[in-house]
Amino acid sequence: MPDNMTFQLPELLYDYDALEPHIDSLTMEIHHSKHHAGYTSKLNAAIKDTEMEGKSIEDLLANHCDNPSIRNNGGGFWNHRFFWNLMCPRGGGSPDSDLLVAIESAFGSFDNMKSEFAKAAMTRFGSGWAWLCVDSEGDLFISSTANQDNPLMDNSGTPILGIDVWEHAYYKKYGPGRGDYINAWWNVVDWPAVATLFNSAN
Ligand code: MN3
Repeated sequence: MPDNMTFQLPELLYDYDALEPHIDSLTMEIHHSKHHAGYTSKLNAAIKDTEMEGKSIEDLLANHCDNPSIRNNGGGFWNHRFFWNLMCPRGGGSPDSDLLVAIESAFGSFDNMKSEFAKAAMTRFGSGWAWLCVDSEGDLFISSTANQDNPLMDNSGTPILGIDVWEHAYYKKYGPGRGDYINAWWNVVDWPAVATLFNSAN
């Protein structure tokens, strides 16, 4: 199997220091070059010379998560690639158009959505993720998952936004202050990218 059939650590669309001061450069570098790289190489090792080799990551997550190595490393591979692409320098603010209308319809207001999302992220005990998703009816909902699980594994919805609340995502800058990290993270959310996912999920 040639190398181009295995999963690759994606390049970031911005520099490691581009999300300062909200997410520090060293955290970004370690998170991408060590953690995400580790999930990627362990995923490739788990599928090598098996019938899973050559399958898409979505197929692996939907159908092979009874294998703990696929669940943890495939989830880690997908989740981080998703996370990087929904952050940007000079992000933040609020979405416009259809996504804002859908958020206001589902949660009452944009601020209410943010507080429900932050609550899901804060109350995820231990390591995991919080998500804003679209369900099969096209409606928005918020959920959270443990470890590197995600909503693709149980087909509960299509994620359009997610936050990593593992301590490795924030501890260097914020210590145990997960809430401070979540508050700061809103400043780097790439709402146009979230809106693109929302539009394609509908
Ligand atoms: Mn992480």
